[in-house]
Amino acid sequence: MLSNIDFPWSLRKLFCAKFYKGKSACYNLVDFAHTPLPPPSARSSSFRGAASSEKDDDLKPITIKSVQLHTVLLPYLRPFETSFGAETHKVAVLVELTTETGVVGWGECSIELWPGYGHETAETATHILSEFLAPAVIGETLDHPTDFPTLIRRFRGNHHARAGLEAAVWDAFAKRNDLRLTDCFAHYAPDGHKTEGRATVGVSIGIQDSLDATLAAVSARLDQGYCRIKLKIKRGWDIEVARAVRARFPDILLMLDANSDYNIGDAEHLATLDQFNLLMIEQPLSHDDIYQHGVLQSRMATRICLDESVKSASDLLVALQVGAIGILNLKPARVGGFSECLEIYRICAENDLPLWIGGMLECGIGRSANLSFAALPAVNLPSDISATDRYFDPDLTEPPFALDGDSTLAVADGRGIGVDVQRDRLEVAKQAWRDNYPYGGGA
Ligand code: OSB
Ligand code: MG
Repeated sequence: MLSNIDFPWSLRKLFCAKFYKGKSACYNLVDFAHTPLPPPSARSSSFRGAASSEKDDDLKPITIKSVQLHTVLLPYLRPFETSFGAETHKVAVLVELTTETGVVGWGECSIELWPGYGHETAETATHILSEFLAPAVIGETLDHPTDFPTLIRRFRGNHHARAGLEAAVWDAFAKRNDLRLTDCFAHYAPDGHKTEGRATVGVSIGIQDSLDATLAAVSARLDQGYCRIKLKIKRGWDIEVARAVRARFPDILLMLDANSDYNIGDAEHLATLDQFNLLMIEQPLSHDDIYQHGVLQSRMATRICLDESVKSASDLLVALQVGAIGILNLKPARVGGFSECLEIYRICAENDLPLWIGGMLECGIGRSANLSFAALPAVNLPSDISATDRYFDPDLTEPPFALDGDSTLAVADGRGIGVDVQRDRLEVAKQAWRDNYPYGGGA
C-alpha cells in the first residue's frame, strides 16, 4: 500500500536539499519500509552510551535551588479551531528554575484550558508541579539533564507538567555550560547528529467558517513563505476542504490533522482522501488507539502520522510493530520531556521513520526549545513551529522568530533557549489569568 504514495516533487527536493547534501542517493520516502528493531539491550546502551563516555567530560552539573511557577493567559492573534473546539487564548504554566550558581532556566508546560488534546489543565499541572515534581528536584544535583526522569520516577503520567519542568532543567543546564540549547540536545543525540541551527517549518491552519475563508488562509500563509500547510479537519469538514485546497494549489505540501475525530468505521470515507496527494493524515482515530491505526493504514494509501497516540518511546515501538505509523509528530509535552524525545528520536533515526516536531501554539519559551530540538538532523519533515507573528503580538519573549525565505526558522542565538522573558509582559499575562480565571469559584 505505502509504495503507491505519490509524494509531491517538492518534498523530494526538500529531502534532497536538507539531508542528503553531497550524497548521490536521494532519500526516497516511497521506498520507506520499517527495518527490524534492534534488541532492547542494544537500544538502551546506545542511548545512554552516547551521552556518557568521552562526550560529556567537561560539562558542569547544576544543582536546583528553587522553582517558581507562573500561569499566564495570552491572546492569540486569531482564534484557533480544532475538532475539539475553538480557542482564543493561550494558557501556559511557565516554570522558572534557579540553580545554586544563580542560573535561571525557563520551561513551558504546554497545556490547555480543558482536557481536550491532553489530559491536563493549567490547574492539574500547577498541582502536580508544586506538590510533587518541584519538591522532588529541589536541592538535587544533575550531572546531565537526562538524569531528570530518574528524579521523578515515582510519579506517573502528567507528561505536560513534567515536560515543562524538564525543559527548564535543560535550559539551565545549557546556560550553565555556555551552550545553545540546540547544541546541548545534539550532545545527547546519537553520534554524528549535529545541529543544523535551523529547522524547516510549516503552519497549522485551524478550522475556518467556509471554504473561501480556508482558501484565503492557505493563500496568505503560502505568501508568507510557509512550504507546508496543515489543515485541521473534523467530521463533516474533510473531503470538501481537501478537494478545494488541492484544486486551487495542486503542488503544495498539504496534510490534514483530524485530532482523533474518526473511528475505524470511517475507513472507507477516510480512504477517499487518497486522491488528494496528501503528505500525511495526522491522528485520524482515537487518542489512545494504536492498533486500529494499523488496520486503517492497511486500507488507505495516505501515510498515517501519529500525534496523540504516541506518549512514550514504548508506544512508538508498538506502533512500528503493528504498522500503525508512517510518520511521527513528536511533541515534547506529550511524551513528558526532552529525555524521552531523545530516545524517540533515536528510534526514528534507526528505523528511518520520518519525523517532525509538533507544537501546541507555545509562547516563545516553549517554541524556542522545540525549535532547538527540531534543528537536529533526523527531524526531516517540516515542523509545526511557526514565526512569532503567527501566534502573538507581543510574545512574552524577545527577540521574535521570523520566517526565512526557505521556510526555515533559525534557532535563537545565545545560551540556552536564547530568548529573554520580558518581565513586564509576564506580569500582564499573569494578571490576565487571574482576571479571567475560568474555573469554579475564582483564583
Ligand atoms: O494536534 O497538532 C495538534 C495545537 C494545539 C493542540 C493540538 C495541536 C495543535 C496544533 C498547533 O496543530 C501547531 C502549532 O503549534 O503551530
Ligand atoms: Mg495533531
